[in-house]
Amino acid sequence: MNLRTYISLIPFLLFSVVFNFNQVYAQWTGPKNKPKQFKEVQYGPLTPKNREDQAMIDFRNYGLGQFIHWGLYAIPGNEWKGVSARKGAAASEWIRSWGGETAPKDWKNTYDNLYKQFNPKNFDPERWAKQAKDMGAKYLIFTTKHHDGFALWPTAFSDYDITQTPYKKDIVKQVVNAYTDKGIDVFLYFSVLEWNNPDYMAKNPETTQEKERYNRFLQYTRNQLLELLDKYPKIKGFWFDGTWDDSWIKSYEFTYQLEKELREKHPGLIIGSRFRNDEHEKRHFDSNGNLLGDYEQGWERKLPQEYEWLDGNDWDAVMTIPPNGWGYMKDWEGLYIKTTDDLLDMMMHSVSMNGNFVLNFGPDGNGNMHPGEDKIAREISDWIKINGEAVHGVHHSELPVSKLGYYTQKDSVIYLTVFNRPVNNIARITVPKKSSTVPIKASILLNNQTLKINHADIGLDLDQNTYYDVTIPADFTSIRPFVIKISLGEPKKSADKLMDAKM
Ligand code: FHN
Repeated sequence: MNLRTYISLIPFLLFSVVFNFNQVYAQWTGPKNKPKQFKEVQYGPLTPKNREDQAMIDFRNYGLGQFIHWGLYAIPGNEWKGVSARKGAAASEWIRSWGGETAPKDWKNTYDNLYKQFNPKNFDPERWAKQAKDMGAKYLIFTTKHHDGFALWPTAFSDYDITQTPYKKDIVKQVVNAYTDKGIDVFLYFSVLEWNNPDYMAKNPETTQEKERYNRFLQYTRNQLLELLDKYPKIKGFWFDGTWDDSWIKSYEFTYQLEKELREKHPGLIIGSRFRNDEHEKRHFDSNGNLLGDYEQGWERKLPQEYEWLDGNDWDAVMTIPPNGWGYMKDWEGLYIKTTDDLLDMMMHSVSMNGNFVLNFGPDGNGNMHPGEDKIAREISDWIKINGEAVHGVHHSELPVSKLGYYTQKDSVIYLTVFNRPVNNIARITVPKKSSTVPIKASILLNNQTLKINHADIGLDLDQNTYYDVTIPADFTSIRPFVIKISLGEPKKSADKLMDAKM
């Protein structure tokens, strides 16, 4: 790689270092380390932890969601005239920032003129919505505008929008209507940062001229967000992104007032923790560790390892099917593509910890879903048709974690989604002795077969738990994870009280 290539990659490298330092280490790699000192915070949370209104109750019951990244970057699909952008751009939807020796000559200008050919002939939002419905997605996060600043809706505040394309029609409107008609709630993804907006700057504005520019940008952002609420009142929330630059972080008074205004204009609006920070530049959680926004919005391509890490906060995890790359990628050759089993595991991991799992799709420039993503959607829908009750409207179970898979619960029913089938076909359910209810009935969702339950009162010394063994029939086969549905009820007899060992 020659010197010119190294120099062109510096901005990308610098970005990732700063980005990583801020993001990775804060709160996403372990239990919350709450600040010891209380700090005066004026621009902290505007909503209570665990809102109890219907909108957030619905959010908690979603379980599974769909993310769609669609825009001009879908046209190149992470390559141009057969040359891959993999080595020159951070991700397919970042292809505008393609640099280095592989980048086509005058690429940014080429990219900024792609809107002149955006005319998706196979765009069919009803088909997308049906696929999502069948897959069991209860909410959609749809990209209205990504970092390239191109608006997929007719906006009064920019000339860089869908009306300037051969397609012309309002794409956001069609997607919101198609999904809402299918009973799938819609959240609008909105990137604050805009690479090619002359008024945008990543650094904090210092000079008068810079301050005038950035204030114009802040007003533009406010105007577009109010416009989106006016045009699409059926949406449930915003999924903000691109809020990590110093300019936005230093604008905490403006962002605080803007969040207030958006919530007043659209009561019940749901906004995640990625939108803004407090006056001490604390993002996602304020300087006293309180969640900013209605749910943790930092679980991107990663999952909490322990339930305790969430500190009882609502949250969602957004996940790509290829390793990274949210926008359409023509060529998956050489990449590890997550399998349906990988994704079912991540989904059950998430819902077992009171989180929603959001699977990303990146349609191509004509509006076709990637064939590989189509296949996964079909396989997940086949599984959800049988096991959906273990995913939707469920919550975390207080039962000790099972090595066999994940527990989810709804009222007095426990669902054990088995990913690791025991060789002896005995699914042992560990139950604290102090529990007032224990497993009394069990069946497999796949075939509604009733399963035998035996109270294995092993009697280990000083053991706070007792055990119920559910027998999986030896002739039961499943190529996918399967769900054991367990009804809880009064124990026939409690665990025997044995004499403690005299050590
Ligand atoms: O830079 C974006 C990226 O393109 C993508 O939109 C993801 C989706 O959550 N968010 C940002 C990276 O964190």
